[in-house]
Amino acid sequence: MVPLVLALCESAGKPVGVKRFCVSGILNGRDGGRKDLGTMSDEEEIILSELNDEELVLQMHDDLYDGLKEEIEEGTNILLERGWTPYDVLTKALVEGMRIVGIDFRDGILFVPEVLLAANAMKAGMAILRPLLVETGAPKLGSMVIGTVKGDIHDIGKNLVGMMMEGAGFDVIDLGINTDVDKYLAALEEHKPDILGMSALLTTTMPYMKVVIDTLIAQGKRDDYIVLVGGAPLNEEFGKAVGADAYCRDAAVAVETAKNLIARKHNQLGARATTA
Ligand code: B12
Repeated sequence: MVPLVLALCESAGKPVGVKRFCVSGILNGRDGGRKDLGTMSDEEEIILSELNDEELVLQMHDDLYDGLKEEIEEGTNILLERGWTPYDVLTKALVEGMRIVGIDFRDGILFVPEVLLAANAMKAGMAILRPLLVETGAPKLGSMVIGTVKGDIHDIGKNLVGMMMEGAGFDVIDLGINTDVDKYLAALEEHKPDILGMSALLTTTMPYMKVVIDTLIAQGKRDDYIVLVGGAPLNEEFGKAVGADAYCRDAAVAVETAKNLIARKHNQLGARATTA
């Protein structure tokens, strides 16, 4: 379906930021909650910069769904120029768009190639936002090693957590995807971070977090790090069961949790030093 849709749009020979409305027109009505700009005909051209904020965000959800990287870049820039905070662009336009993609992927309407295109488009938007989120001039709070666990190649959420943590003042060492226990341990040894972060998006890969934590315990190193875990299929109960310090449902919660746990650790160290 989507390749046909893309072909139709491409045949319109549009410059970036001007697209035919064929995509929504064709896909609308059988989706997992996708909205449409409604009043436009299938043949009407859309100039992104002429849409109001609400329409533009809806259009970006559509464009992300259709994997239109350049349109996502264009939309991201327009929202920023209109004074949107990078965080709002990220959550309201990009993350929400990916949530919709996730629903149709789950329901068998979208398949891996289309989701890959959507992920590429999302990453293009994130690349624009990254420097804005990262360079906040926040004082250094600590450091974090983060990676997606072995067997898992999902990295959008992990990247987002890394960006937000950097923006909050943490140094972030990103180990990438498909990270095995040896790689985690080597990075912990080398960088001696305050926090270890692990991401998993598959029910089949999330148990690997316990492998890493159990290895830390076996080596007597577990208490050297704050361990944060996250990813769509996880929950608080799972975080506790594998022995993490906290499960975080999103990047904003990750930042707050990291700040709290770092402060608590410093307080404990301070108290120990006073009583010694
Ligand atoms: C994009 C995507 C892909 C892309 C990934 C591209 C990429 N570069 O990441 C591609 C197409 C490659 C892909 C492949 C597959 N996918 Co996929 N994918 C998705 C999708 C649609 C979106 C994930 C995403 O990026 N979400 C957006 C981000 C922002 O959200 P997030 O990842 O949850 O991250 C946030 C929080 O979870 C948290 N967080 C995340 N990590 C961390 C880490 C720490 C330390 C902390 C504190 C917090 C935290 O903060 C993040 C930011 O707010 C999900 C659907 C879903 N509902 O999640 C399916 C999904 C995860 N995929 C799924 C499946 C089945 C697969 C495949 C097996 C499909 C296949 N047949 O090949 C393969 C697996 C390949 C592999 N070995 O890993 C299933 C998993 C089902 C399950 N229960 O296990 C899902 C749920 C879709 C579905 N069926 O419903 N996928």
